[in-house]
Amino acid sequence: MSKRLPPVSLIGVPTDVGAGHRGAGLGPEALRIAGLAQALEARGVNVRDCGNLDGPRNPWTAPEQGYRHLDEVVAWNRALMDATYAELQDGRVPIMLGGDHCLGIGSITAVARWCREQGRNLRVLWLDAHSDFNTSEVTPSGNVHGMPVACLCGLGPEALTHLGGSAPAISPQQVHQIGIRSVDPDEKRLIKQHKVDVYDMRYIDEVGMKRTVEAALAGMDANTHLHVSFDVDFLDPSIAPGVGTTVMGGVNYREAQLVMEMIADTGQMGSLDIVELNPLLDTRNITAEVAVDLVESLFGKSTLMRD
Ligand code: Z70
Ligand code: MN
Ligand code: MN
Ligand code: MN
Repeated sequence: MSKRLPPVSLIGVPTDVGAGHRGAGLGPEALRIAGLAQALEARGVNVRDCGNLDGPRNPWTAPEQGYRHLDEVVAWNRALMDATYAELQDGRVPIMLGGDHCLGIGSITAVARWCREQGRNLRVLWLDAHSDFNTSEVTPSGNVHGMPVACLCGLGPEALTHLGGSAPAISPQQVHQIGIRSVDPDEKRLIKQHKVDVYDMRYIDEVGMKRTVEAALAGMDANTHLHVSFDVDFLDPSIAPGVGTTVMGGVNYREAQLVMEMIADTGQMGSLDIVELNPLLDTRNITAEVAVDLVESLFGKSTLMRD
C-alpha cells in the first residue's frame, strides 16, 4: 500500500431498461451488500457513496425502429452523464454500480468530455463476453446494452450519440476489448470495419492473459486516463452465474485477478463501470462477491510478494 490511492465515488445506476432480462436494476444493492465500500475502505481508499440515481421504470415493451425503451435509456444516461462528470470535477474516481451496460454511454460520454477539457488522453478497456457494437439496423434484439460501444463511436440514434453535445464521444481506436466470445454476424463486420482492438478468448488461450493485457494497454502514456468498463459476463459462468446472458468459455478467476492487478500496476484507472450483475439469477450473491474481490485487486490488493 505504498501508492496513494485516489478517492472514489460510488454511483448506483439501477437500470435494466437496456437489457433483455429484468433484474440488473438490483445490481447496485447486491454490490453494496457484498461489501464493496468496506473492501475499498480497508485498502485505505476514501469512499463516497452517492446512492442510486433515479430514472424511468422499465416499460417492458417490444423494440420500436430497432430500439427497446430508447426514451428510458436516454433518460438514465443523461442522469448518469451529469453525475459522473460532477464526481470527476470533484477530483474523484467514479465507480458506476450497474445496472445494464447501456449505462456505459452516459459514463464514458462524461469521462470523454472531462478528458478533453483536461487535455488528457482517454483509453477505454472493455472487459466483456460481448463486443456491444450493434446498431438498430443489425441488432438481433433491439436491446441497447448490445450497442453502447457503437453509440459512443457515433453509430446510433442521435439522442445517444450526441448525449454530450457533439459526436462521437470517442473513436474506435480508443477502445480495447478483452474476453470477447459472443459477436453477432453483422456486428462482427462493423467491428472489423471500424478496426476495434479485440482480444477474444481464442487470443487469450493462445497467447495467455499476461501478454493479452500488455497488448491491450500498450502505448499508454503518463497522460492517459484509463476507463475500465467491466461487464461481469466477461467472467466464466462457473464463477459468475448472476448475469443476464451466460456465455460459456469465459475468463477464469485467476486470469481475471491478473487483469485487475495489471490495471492496478498502471496507476492510471480514472473511472470504472461494473455492469450486468443480475442478483435474481445469482446464487447467494456469489457473483457480487467475486466482483468485489476483483475490485480489491483493481485497487492494489496483492499477495505479500508484491506489496
Ligand atoms: C447481443 C445483442 C448483450 C449482454 C450484451 C447480446 C448483447 N449481441 N447481452 N450484454 N448480456 O442482443 O445485441
Ligand atoms: Mn456488455
Ligand atoms: Mn456482455
Ligand atoms: Mn488503440
